[in-house]
Amino acid sequence: MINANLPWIESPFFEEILATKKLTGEQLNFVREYQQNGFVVISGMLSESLVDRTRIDAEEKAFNPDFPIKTQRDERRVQDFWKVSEASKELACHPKILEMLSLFYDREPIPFQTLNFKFGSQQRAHSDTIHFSSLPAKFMCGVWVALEDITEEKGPVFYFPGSHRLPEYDFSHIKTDAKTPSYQDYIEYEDFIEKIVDANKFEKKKFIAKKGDVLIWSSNIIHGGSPVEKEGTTRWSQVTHYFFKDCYYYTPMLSNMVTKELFLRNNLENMLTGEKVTQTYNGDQLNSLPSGKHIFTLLQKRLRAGSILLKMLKGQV
Ligand SMILES: O=C(O)CCC(=O)C(=O)O
Ligand SMILES: [Fe+2]
Repeated sequence: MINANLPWIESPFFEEILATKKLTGEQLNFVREYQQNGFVVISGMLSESLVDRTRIDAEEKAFNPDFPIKTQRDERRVQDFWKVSEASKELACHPKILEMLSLFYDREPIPFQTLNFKFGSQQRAHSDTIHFSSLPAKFMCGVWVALEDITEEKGPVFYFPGSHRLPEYDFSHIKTDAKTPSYQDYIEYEDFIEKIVDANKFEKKKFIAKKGDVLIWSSNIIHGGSPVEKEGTTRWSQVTHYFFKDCYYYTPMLSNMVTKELFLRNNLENMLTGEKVTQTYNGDQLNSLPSGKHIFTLLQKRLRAGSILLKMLKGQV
């Protein structure tokens, strides 16, 4: 069945594909919501003890400067805490979360990064595709878990339902000079996304979550962290980012999207297996091209081969 080389849930042929699936009533509701809005909220999926263990572990280790952690950390946010915390890893690899993601994407999920927050991120609106993208597109999502009740004053996550259907914006839409962008340019991206949100008049939603609530967002939905209204109030939470099997994984932020010189993410680790993630496309391993950055030539070759085959089939060659 044609699915436009996208996750089925993002496919223009969603209804047709849906009709071939046997889903429970509950699954159907989640699938429809995710397809329509670009996110779902799930309550009661996680045990309170796992949620508490993760928060306590974060308090005692991630945000304890005396506890040694090699990954990136500051007083608000710790990256890849799953590497030192069993609870954090258990949460990221929770079978019920994986089951839901497999339903949405029809591929094996690969949890590859956690972010633990003690305080609100106050991050400006963005879509995760600028950091994490895949070929084929959109095989990525985020799962945000509230490790305590989240109120307005704590700086809840915000998001814009339906914004996942926008184009996947990157620097090629923002500036026309072909140089590869850097993180210094990121503020221009954030300004641009704010303008896009205004131009589209999206409704802003805040995730006023109960402890243990789970928010799953699709790769391209615009989201961020609201300002912390009461300084010093905590916002204990964990986000996990997932890719899916059999893709190339890259960072548009550090790629030249005009010339398709892609900055590939070659060092991803699958939390489920502890193994390095292999980049494949339709089962084929990525050829080692110069500097591991350029895959365009490979894709061009494939496209050319594809069009020759098509011509042969049509009897034109
Ligand atoms: O937790 C937040 O406030 C936002 C985090 C976020 O944008 C992300 O992890 O992708
Ligand atoms: Fe994000």
